[in-house]
Amino acid sequence: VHRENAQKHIAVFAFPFATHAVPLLSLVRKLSESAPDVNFSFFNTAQSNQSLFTMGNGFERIEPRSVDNGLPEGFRIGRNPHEPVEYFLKATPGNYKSAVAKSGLTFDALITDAFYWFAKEMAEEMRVPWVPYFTAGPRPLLAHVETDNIRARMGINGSEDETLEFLPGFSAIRSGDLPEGTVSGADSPFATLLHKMGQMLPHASAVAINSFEEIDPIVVQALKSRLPNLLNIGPFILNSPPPCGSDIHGCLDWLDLRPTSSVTYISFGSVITPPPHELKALAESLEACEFPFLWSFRGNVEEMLPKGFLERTKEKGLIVPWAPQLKLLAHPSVGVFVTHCGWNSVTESIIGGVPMICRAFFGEQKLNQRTVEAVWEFGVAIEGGKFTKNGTMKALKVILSSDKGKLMREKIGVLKQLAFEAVDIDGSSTANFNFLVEFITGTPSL
Ligand code: U2F
Repeated sequence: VHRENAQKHIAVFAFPFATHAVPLLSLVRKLSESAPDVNFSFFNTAQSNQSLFTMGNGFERIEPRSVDNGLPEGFRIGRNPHEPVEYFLKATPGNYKSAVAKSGLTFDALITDAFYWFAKEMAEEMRVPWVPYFTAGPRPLLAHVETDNIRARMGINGSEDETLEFLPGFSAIRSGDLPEGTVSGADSPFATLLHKMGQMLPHASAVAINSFEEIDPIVVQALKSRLPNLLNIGPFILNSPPPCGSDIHGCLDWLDLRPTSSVTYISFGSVITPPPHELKALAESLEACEFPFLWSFRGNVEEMLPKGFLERTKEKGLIVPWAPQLKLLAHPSVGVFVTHCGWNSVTESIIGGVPMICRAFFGEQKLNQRTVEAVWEFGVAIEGGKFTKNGTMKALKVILSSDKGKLMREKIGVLKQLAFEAVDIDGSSTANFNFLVEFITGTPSL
């Protein structure tokens, strides 16, 4: 039934760390385009909003609103990237509740990062639907929804090698691959948050996820039977690419000069810098293998890489502080992606059809890594879980100069094709997105 939207206003709660708020804001922008009569309030920390709302346009009906970041007076960011997250979580959900009260607005729907299990109760009090958005893949989502079941069967802190035969699609997954907090580290504040999220999501009105149905059909099917209105609407970056893809360091021109599928691209996302001895090992392996490389490097290159490395590799390598990753992975010269397996990076590698060398660090990255290696079979986990010179050289050679590597490229090409089909006009993600628009705004999508 078509309802008038003249006064509609939707509240959005973003998680201000890592690559969470960017995909959520992309979704809101696309919703706003599809439902021009609806207003949105984007509740987030002032710092995160400041960086997001300067990226391009399309924000006319999206109002940024600040929530307290929970940091003590005079706090300075140190070496531990999780510290600000811990402070923030201490202030949550009070910070969102008071920001909503302060706005003086009434809302018609609540869209939140899926982490915010507490939004279920808030939505109930407001008598509006709650639509959580999960910014990672379907496998961690299933692991979180099934955490009680997994713990009942495997216990906490047990063997790391036991496989999860009892969970659909998980027979190649070992307990040590599960997201932190599922069966290990279960008493941290973050683990509690994820556990509660898994318990609360089946009570949401709909659950959106930045993935596509065809990527992992068995797992998606299992999720559909556990969650109401599971909406795979991704890869969202194909629907609504972020406007921050400029190439000020000339990466694409540099790639134009390299042979097809020859370049190693390296990036560890927005949070992680590998420890010094691993950076050194990785650099040494690049130098020894002599494949061209492009490295998006967080931190001081001169201090953190081996002495003389830059000079010795200047013909072969380009090191930049930030790269237009999506465009880069779609460039034909890139042959392999050395990645921490953040979900956005995995998705972008699939969109580019580039096999991966995986060095997972935290969260659900190990599960992504294991899926890439043992389920999809278009990448390898780094031997021993950490960069060593020999282990990295071995992985680079497998992908860049062996038949096995060619096969991986073919396999990822199949998923690439399915990703593009999903967001096509008659694709599954397009249909799910249209459903979402109608579900939360009452506006039939064009
Ligand atoms: C957290 O992930 P991260 O932010 O660490 O990593 P990704 O999900 O891979 O996202 C990184 C994004 O930053 C972009 C890149 C991705 O979209 O294209 N980028 C870039 O444009 N240029 C660069 O030079 C380097 C990166 C968390 F750690 C993960 O475990 C989760 O899977 C993820 C999503 O919830 O959030």
